[in-house]
Amino acid sequence: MKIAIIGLPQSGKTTVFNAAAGKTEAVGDYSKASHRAVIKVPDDRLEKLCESVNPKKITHAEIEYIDISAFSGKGKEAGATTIEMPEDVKYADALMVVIDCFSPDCSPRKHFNLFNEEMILSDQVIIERNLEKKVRTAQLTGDQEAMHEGEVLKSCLACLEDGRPLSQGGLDDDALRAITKYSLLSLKPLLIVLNTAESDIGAQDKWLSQFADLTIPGGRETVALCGKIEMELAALASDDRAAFLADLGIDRPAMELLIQKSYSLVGLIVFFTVGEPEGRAWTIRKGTHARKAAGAIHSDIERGFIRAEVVSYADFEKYGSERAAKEAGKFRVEGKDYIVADGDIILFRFNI
Ligand SMILES: Nc1nc2c(ncn2[C@@H]2O[C@H](COP(=O)(O)OP(=O)(O)O)[C@@H](O)[C@H]2O)c(=O)[nH]1
Ligand SMILES: [Mg+2]
Repeated sequence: MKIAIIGLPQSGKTTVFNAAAGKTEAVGDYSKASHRAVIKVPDDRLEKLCESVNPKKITHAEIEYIDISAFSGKGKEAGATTIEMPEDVKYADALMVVIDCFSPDCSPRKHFNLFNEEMILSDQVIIERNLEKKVRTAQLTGDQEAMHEGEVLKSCLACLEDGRPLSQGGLDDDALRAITKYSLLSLKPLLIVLNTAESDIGAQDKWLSQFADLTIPGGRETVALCGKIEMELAALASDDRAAFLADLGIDRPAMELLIQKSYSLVGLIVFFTVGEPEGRAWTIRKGTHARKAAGAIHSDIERGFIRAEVVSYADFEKYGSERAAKEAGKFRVEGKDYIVADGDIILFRFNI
């Protein structure tokens, strides 16, 4: 999964990237250099599951973050003809926009609006470029699909012209399918990162409340953190980090929450497999059936699927071990249509 970190110049994108990836790329420069890193999704559950089994290898789920300069900060004035998004932004699974809430003269909502305008403008350009063509094809050929797509594009354009992102356009599954090929930005899940000053740690609600109306469950989420502190935390050894966190009066780096939220925002969950060679988190889309989930491990397991033996994470935690949970009867045999839940511990039985 790929997440593009975007935002206006000097909002703290590279700082947040460094914090998430444990990197030391130069901050405060205007070079527009982009950076990328694949990072592990922190998951205490996987660590706990592996404690008693002590597998040779522990494999976390992964996310790729790309720090990229894609926006001018001019909003609508950027001009329709100049908007051209880099491929990394177009093909990202989700966007993370970093907003400056730390500068003395910052105006986060205005800053967000500029970004929003540019995003809408970029989508508008793509749709205008394709709409006329589509409608003409539909008229010439009477092709039903082209006609439907033309209608969808028209309603998207109306939404954008109204200043609203397409994620608020009320598009149904059919409509979404018709336009996925355009990789429209304002349809992508969006994580709004409010990058606050060091002095605001513990008082970030005042920033969050300014953005409360922008949250859409499953579509847009807001997180407040201090990028500068998070970057310092990420650079420390774990003992020093614990001491620094205690000084700050917080339990864990905000970065962990940020990474987990970016994961759930895209509708991804994990299930676990635990054995002596490896304890591992496997990524699937929410709503995936057991048989398909088995395919995340290997296509042979999907093909030869017999059943899934499942212990929920809650039962593992309650009984203290997978074995104890099984002995207490908290172990289910599920068929191919079982919908896997986040945190399920699964043993697949298969036959090839
Ligand atoms: N005080 C403070 N400064 C920050 C914070 N995050 C970033 N900065 C500063 O803002 C400037 C721009 O940061 P950078 O990450 O390079 O922004 P980018 O242009 O969006 O990549 C740098 O001088 C950073 O040190 C923060 O949380 N607090
Ligand atoms: Mg930068």
